Amino acid sequence: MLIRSTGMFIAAFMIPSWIRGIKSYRCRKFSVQLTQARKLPSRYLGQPSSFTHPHLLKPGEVTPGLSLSEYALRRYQLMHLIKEEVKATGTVGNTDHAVIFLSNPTCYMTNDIPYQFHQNTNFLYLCGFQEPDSILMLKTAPGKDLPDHKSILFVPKRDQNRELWDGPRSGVDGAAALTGVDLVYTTEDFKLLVQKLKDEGITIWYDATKPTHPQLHCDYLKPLLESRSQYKNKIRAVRHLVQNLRLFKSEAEIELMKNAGRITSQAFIETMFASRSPVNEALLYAKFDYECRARGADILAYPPVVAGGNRSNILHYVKNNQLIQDGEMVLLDGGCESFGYVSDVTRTWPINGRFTGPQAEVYQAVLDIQKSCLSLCSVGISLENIYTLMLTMLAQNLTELGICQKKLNNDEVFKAARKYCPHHVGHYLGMDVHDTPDISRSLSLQPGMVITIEPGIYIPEDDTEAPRKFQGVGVRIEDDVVITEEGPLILSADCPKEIQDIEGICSSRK
Ligand SMILES: *[C@@H]1O[C@H](CO)[C@@H](O)[C@H](O)[C@H]1NC(C)=O
Ligand SMILES: *[C@@H]1O[C@H](CO)[C@@H](O)[C@H](O)[C@H]1NC(C)=O
Ligand SMILES: [Mn+2]
Repeated sequence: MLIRSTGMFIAAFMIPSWIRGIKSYRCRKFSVQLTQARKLPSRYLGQPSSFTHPHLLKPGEVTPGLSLSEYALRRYQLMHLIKEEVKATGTVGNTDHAVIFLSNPTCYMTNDIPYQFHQNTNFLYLCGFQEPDSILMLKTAPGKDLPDHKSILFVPKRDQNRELWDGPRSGVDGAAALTGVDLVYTTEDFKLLVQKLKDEGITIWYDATKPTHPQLHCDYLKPLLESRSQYKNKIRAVRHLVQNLRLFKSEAEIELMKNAGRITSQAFIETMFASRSPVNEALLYAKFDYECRARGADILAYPPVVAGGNRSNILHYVKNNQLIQDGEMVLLDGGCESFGYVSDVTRTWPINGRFTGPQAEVYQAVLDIQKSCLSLCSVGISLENIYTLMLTMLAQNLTELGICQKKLNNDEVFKAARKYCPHHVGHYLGMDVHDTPDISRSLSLQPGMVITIEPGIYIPEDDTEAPRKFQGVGVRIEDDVVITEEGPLILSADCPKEIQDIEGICSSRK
């Protein structure tokens, strides 16, 4: 089956418009014109296509759920942001621009043994191409103004010998048909371009700090950057602009994140069913991983925390190799990646299915706070605001529980709240777990943003300031939330968290 010939089509979207430091939220209408889709080759490419994997992709999609026009629109929006930034900061001389993103390289576990390849998310966001050693360049058309541009991919060339080992590559024709970019060359061809770009003295938008592909950076980009003294102020950072785009999820992206949230919720329920005592943390880790991937997830989004008993007080505990004993709780912080989008969920439950009195007291306090924080997730508030309110509620509940003494003054009780919950209330979520990391948490939340809400209370076993009955108890509850005009949309809503629901699941376990 071949891709339907769609002719010229126009994708019109409402997108937020802003310049750096996002102050107000306005909408502006854009449309993107795509040239006729090319015919997909009738062979395996370096990634699923609607020809080889019709169960995953519809014709006209680059990656599952995301169309050629959506990718084209992202590139167009980026060039629009560049235009805004140029307008705001001024420019001299040549007014042509080239934006460059490198893919990730293949990483090796040991000699010749590759890890599963994972694409750089900014690169993936802008073109959907899933092979290593590739370059994306968005270049203004001579004589035309931003945001007009040509999108150009440089991809690994077909190589029978390498493909025997690593599997098929898309090649120039496959990449062109799949992604719908304007032009495709081989990665080596980029070398020929370096001198030309130098000679033209155009503005290069490229993130030279922490390059995603050190080898391509050294071979191709460094020579370009070193000419900086000759062409002053011609290299500019671009990462923050992509993050500004990625911050707002489209409808198609929300659908993909709903799917990741559903898979994860189901995997949690199955893992709760499988809990008993004593059990090795490794078994619950494997169970969670299995249940995610059995439901179509590509990979876990990060090494999960599976922490029994007092180990739940180690925030990034990932050893997951100890026995969980009767009477202890387990904290599982896990999420999956499905078609490029991730979930990030935490639940804490008693391994034998029954909360003890003190466990239930701490758990209920965290749950009350988490639900209050979730109800705050609406347009206009910021993650920083929610964090402050979380600390206020924590302070109150810690005092009620007798973990903080009543005589503490306001400053002291806030300090105690920070001690018992040393991390933030949440972060942005999307293609990465800690998505758009350079975006301030003081920013007002707007429709289309996705965040996590994850308060916790951690009382290490050796904290003798807390009442004895609470020592060793650590609880975190985390959900993923889309901000909408109608209020919070919880992506992990299917994952049980009420005490009676959790006890119900655990008592009906297989
Ligand atoms: C409990 O965990 C904390 C770290 O969160 C650690 O400092 C402490 O030594 C542990 N206590 C015991 C008795 O294992
Ligand atoms: C936490 O504090 C709030 C506000 O004071 C209160 O309504 C709630 O019952 C407390 N929860 C627990 C478990 O103490
Ligand atoms: Mn998180």
